[in-house]
Amino acid sequence: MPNSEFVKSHPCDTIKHVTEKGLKKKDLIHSFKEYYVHFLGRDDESHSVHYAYEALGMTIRDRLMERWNETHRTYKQAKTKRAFYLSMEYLMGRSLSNAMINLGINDAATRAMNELGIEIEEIIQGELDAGLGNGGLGRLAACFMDSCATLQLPVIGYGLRYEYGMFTQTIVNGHQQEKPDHWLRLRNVWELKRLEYAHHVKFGGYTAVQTDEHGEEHFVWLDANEVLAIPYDTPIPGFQNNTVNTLRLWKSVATEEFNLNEFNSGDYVHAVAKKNSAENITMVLYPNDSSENGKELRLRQQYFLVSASLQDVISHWVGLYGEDFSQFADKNCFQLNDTHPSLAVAELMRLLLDNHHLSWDDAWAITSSSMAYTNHTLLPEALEKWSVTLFKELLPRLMDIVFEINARFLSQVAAHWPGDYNKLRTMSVIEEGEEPQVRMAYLAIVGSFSVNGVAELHSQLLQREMFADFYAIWPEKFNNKTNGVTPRRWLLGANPELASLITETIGSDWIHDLTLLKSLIPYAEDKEFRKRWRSIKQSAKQRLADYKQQQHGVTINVDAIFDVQVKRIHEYKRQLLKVLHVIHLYIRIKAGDKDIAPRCVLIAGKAAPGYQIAKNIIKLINNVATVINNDPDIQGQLSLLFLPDYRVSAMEQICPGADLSEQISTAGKEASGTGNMKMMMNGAVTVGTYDGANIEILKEVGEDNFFLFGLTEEQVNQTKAHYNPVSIIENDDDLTQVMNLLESGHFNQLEPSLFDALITSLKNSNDPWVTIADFRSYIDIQAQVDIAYLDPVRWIKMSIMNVACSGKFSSDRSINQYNEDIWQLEHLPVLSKT
Ligand code: 26Q
Repeated sequence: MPNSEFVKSHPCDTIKHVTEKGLKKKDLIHSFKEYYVHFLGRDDESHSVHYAYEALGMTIRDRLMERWNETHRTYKQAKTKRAFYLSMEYLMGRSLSNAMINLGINDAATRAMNELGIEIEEIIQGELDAGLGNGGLGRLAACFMDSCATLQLPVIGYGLRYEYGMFTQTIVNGHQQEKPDHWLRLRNVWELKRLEYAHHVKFGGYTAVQTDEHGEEHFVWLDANEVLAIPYDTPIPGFQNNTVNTLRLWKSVATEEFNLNEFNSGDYVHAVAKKNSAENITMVLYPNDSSENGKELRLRQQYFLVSASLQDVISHWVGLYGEDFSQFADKNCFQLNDTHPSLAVAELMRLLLDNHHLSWDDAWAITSSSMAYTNHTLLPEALEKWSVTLFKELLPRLMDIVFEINARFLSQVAAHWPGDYNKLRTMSVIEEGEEPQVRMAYLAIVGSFSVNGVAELHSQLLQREMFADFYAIWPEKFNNKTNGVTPRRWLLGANPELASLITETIGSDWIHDLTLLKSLIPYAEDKEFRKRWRSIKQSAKQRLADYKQQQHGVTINVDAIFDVQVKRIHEYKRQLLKVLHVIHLYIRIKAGDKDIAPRCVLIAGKAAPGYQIAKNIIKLINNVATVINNDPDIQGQLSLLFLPDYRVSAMEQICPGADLSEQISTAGKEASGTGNMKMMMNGAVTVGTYDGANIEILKEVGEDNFFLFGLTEEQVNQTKAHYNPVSIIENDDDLTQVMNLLESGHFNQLEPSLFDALITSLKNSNDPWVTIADFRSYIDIQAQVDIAYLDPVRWIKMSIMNVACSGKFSSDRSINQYNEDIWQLEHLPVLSKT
């Protein structure tokens, strides 16, 4: 329930009958002018794109507001079950264009701006990305929020309002440089601060037992430092359906009590320092997409998110049902986006036990039937662990609870495998050793009724390998939910020309039922249709080329294959394999080979600032690019570009122009991938390994429309026993030439031994990514790509087939499956007041 000071004198009656803001051109012009002149204080002399953006943003936000309130009212009245997506990351990207599309006022707004002499595209492109995430996991959360609102499901997203999002990347002499992304330095027109829903979060101190007035004993958490969590709400509009859901992000602020006490105690400097440490919690997103082990601030962030969000849900519950929690698990479900918010298991227990005085068994029944955990990784090094010492110091009461959860769990293990003491050790939530650790994935599995992976293969591997013992005890918990992406942003928004052609051909229902794209299949045989398809793809390529030319001063041949690998830079994603292929093509072109299709290879992605190898890969790409792009012998036949500062809005510009989508991870390592889906939806053909969602893409589109290569996950494991990259290199002339050129220092003439470590890792028989093992098959399949591309009719058919078969990869399908199998929420239509 809201803090009382904010609701005491709410003038409800006076504001009951507000008239809705119109959606017509004239209404938008009127609001825009009001904001521009009266709110922002600008006049017709000012030609600032930024202020125009703010004025239009607020104009649009006003139109969301009424629908947002109506959605709240609808959910409140229905009193039905709700779900909460708990995620440390939301990669929302830009909001303005998406809001206009979902409100259905794109045309009206464009005409309104036109009439005012303003280029709306310039305003749209001027918006900063909300980059509160690293990559796939964060963007998935954003796509899911869009689908939940479009499917009219009562789902609230909870996250952190980082002051600094994902760093911006610049490239200096080929090296990545990171700059802080202070995205909030300008006004964020999309957020609403809701002081009335603030909560206190505790850190440190100690636990004790106290007896209450009825003689009952309870645990209390004493002498803790308290930090205030203030929510900022962002509206999430559904697609043309009146629903506006909420993304609630918490900001940390020093509490007033703590200010007064500390400041009055005389130690002013210490007090200021402490205030800072409270406010630091939500200062910055950790820019690492695998792990950042042991950082205390990260653990603080996780607990801050979890505690504030659960308190929020519980206070809402108490407001409706008082202290009766018997129906709580029937009405609330928490989806944990990886282990990052898995402290929720212990925190919900704490709140129910200590604040609401439930018995352990009742509290556990509620907790373990309201938590659901999604795993996003198979890399063992990415499994989160926290030292027991740190955990205890920061969250003493939670540590006690985790120990108790574990003790009870281990007795179940003992009953399942009597006498098998090794199982107790390997399955324990606490990893024993010199420095005992809390295994967060195990805590999440033990505390959840559902555990899912994000693609078929990934979910199978979780059951067969990573969590096999847990699967043996609880097979019913395990399930798969293949990822998806929202077609509103990734097709309708990013590629309006292609979207229009599709709508003109099959109607517009595909926007909320993407499987309808199947009816495009017959048009692959229609010559006129293919011609239009091709011309749309060509103009998307031209736009991308013009933009990059302007930015980097390189000339791009738009008749070349636009060969795209955009994703975080990581060894398992094998950007190095792509570089080996580029060097191979370079050698062949230099040798006068004429059978090669012209190619423009586009690579983009950020490396975690502490991941030296990944940074070195970026440097290698840039050095190879410099040599190739400046070689007059190969002009127009091959170019390599590293596009700096890859982010959501960059992908929106890239994916319409992609011909070839590179999904070349070592089989068994990429949990799903979602860039593969975005490019498929925009008519790119995939060259990929048998990994993650590639497998399902292949199944949908058929092997004639997909370039499959490389070892399977099983073969990768078998290969590892006798892997000998040096001998593979010796026995392959092309590979020998590539490695020789690389080792000769051709790409680092003024920087000796710069790439030694990369070369050594490729030749290491323990290379976990077995890059060299897949070289031959990759080169061969790329030769097939060339043949297909040089036959334009065949290529366009493949492109059409990819879009036509991309229906499965809508996040609407994913969310419907989450809902049917896990959340079981009612769809709640929001009625328009007009
Ligand atoms: C952990 C501890 C400390 C600091 C950071 C982290 C951290 C942060 C982000 C660990 C992992 C991530 C992100 C992981 C991620 O994005 N995984 C990707 O998730 C996608 C959505 O399911 C999949 O499609 C990708 O295959 C998977 O790599």
